[in-house]
Amino acid sequence: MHRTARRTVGMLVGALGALVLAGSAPAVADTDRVTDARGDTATEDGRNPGQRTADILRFDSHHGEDRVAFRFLMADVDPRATLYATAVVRTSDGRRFQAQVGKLVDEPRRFLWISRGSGRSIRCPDADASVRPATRTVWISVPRSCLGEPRWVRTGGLVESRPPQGSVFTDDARRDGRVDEFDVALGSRRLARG
Ligand SMILES: [Ca+2]
Repeated sequence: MHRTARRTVGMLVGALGALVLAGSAPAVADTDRVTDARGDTATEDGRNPGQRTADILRFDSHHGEDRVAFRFLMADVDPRATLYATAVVRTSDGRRFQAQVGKLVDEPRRFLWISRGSGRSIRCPDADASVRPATRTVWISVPRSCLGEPRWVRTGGLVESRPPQGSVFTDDARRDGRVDEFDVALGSRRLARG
């Protein structure tokens, strides 16, 4: 083979090798899904098997290329109840964050707070959330840049809701009938960005 042709082939093989390498380590997102017990909301008086407000049935966490996103599937999202859903994140560098979406009674606008473990709010204008009674879902999405670009995250979820004439009911996505809002249970899985 002519030297120039051989060099061209060598360059092509090198480029292909780089492509294969790039292809072998794609930015794969990681997802965790936890199914929570039905009828396990808690009040100060104990468990409330018949209470659907605040009852988490499923909690999905997703660590994507640019964002960490959460989805709560609820037994019910009552538009006449106040609702606060909190996603807790522990990052690979040991930091802790909370992303909380809140909705008041018959108030279409939702509020979204992102805060550090200390409770101090942080600015994260591209974070987003929605509360959707029709599909019984609550959704929160936080850019990775607001979480310090973590390599991996561990996550937890908590919902608190107060019906029109009722107590405050709470549910931890990873606990059955026992809730401590200051100690939300984190999953053991480390969700890597990939
Ligand atoms: Ca539940």
